[in-house]
Amino acid sequence: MPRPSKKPFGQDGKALDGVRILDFTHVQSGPTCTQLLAWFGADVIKVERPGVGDITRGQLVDVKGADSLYFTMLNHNKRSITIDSKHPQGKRVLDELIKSCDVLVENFAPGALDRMGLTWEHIHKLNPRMIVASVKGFGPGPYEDCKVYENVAQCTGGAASTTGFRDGPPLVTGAQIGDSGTGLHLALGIVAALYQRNRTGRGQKVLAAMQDGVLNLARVKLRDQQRLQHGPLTEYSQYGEGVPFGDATPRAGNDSGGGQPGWILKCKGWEEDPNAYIYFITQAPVWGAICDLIGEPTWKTDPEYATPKARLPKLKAIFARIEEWTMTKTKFEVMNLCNEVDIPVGPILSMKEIAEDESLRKTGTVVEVDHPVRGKYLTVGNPIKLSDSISEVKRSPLLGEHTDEILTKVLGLDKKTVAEIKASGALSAPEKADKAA
Ligand code: CAO
Repeated sequence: MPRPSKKPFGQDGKALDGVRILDFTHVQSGPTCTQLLAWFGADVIKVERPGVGDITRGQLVDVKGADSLYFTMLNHNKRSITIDSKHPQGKRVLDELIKSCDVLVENFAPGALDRMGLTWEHIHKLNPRMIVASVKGFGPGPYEDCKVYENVAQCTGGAASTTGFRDGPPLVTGAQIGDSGTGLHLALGIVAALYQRNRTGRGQKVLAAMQDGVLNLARVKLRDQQRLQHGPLTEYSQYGEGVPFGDATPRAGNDSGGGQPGWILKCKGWEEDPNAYIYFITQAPVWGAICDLIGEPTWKTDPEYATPKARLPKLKAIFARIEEWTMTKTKFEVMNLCNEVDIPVGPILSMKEIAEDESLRKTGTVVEVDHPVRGKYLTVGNPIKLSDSISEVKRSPLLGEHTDEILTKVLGLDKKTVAEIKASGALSAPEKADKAA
């Protein structure tokens, strides 16, 4: 092991300095992964289809002529090169990139990488140290050839069947647990594979299937599935309401996930403001403080309310009483009063409130970035803070912005070769290629 650095923390490079990523990702899941790696210091070279690029550049466009926020918010700190991966000269460039990168990350439809000729065997022959990391919708099995988007994964990973209210349909959540969640899983797999490579000297394949990633995040619901065999789930409010359980983990509305009952309660202004609510947890150790705060001090000793077990069948009524109190205050007043006595609560923050939150700006979790075409915009910075590997958020690249730089500085190609490859049309959109030819 090297001796501990004498440089001040935050001034001795970044965690993934020296790691170069061949980024073949698109849409959301893969780009989330490579963006994280870039924030940790990896040199991420994003390969995009000439003329078009990552399809998200042109999706949900809000400023005409500028890359969409969908794209800019998922591709910070990367460099962009355009290559037609099916063109012979494009393949030649890709082979050179494979030789000079540590990790190839992709999230194409199943089989697409092979159809480009970039099989594991081909890659591994060119560069035995290369780690090949993929997001796919499903792991090996009956659905392995399927194309998958976010909500498909939420549904097949067990999240949708356990989200929503008992008497309503399954629901998907706004948090992108299928795409961004799987990107996170893949990033961890890549870092683990890089670590193993230090010992073995060879790369390996890393697969994060979206169904698996969602299920991993929904694991407490598989826990409940097994608990059901031993009796009703007493912390679910349907238990207190006397509604029998079926044979699968039910949707639990806004019940708390763990053994500490919770619910979303109205606060002052709820009639006009759709987010004037707070999540309130009746954590057992602070039950006395809750009783004092809402003006029910006798509940502290009344055997009907004093123990968690006695309270379980009456949760609906108890939360209705707490709500009478929360409705007299704003969500932030409730939060302040509860925090003073250690009651865990969470105000329902709108995206507007989050965008304006000063503390999130100070930590770099919400960042303002300048872009040459769209101007200033807000983004989410690196949510993982390393004290010795400080993240800076750099704007996403324009399509093909770094093509020349990568050909000459990364691959070391001379001017003549670069001109030859360009003239072949392998790096430009078809109409430009026609002109060049
Ligand atoms: N040059 C030439 N061709 C290129 C190229 C390049 N630089 N980049 C991509 N292509 C080609 C691919 O080779 C593929 O061609 P073939 O079908 O002939 O092999 C084609 O573009 C389309 O790729 P795709 O099938 O991956 O894209 P799609 O839009 O049809 O499907 C998606 C998108 C996301 C459904 C699919 O990629 C997928 O299932 N990915 C895995 C799961 C995943 O990551 N889903 C999350 C998406 S985020 O919500």
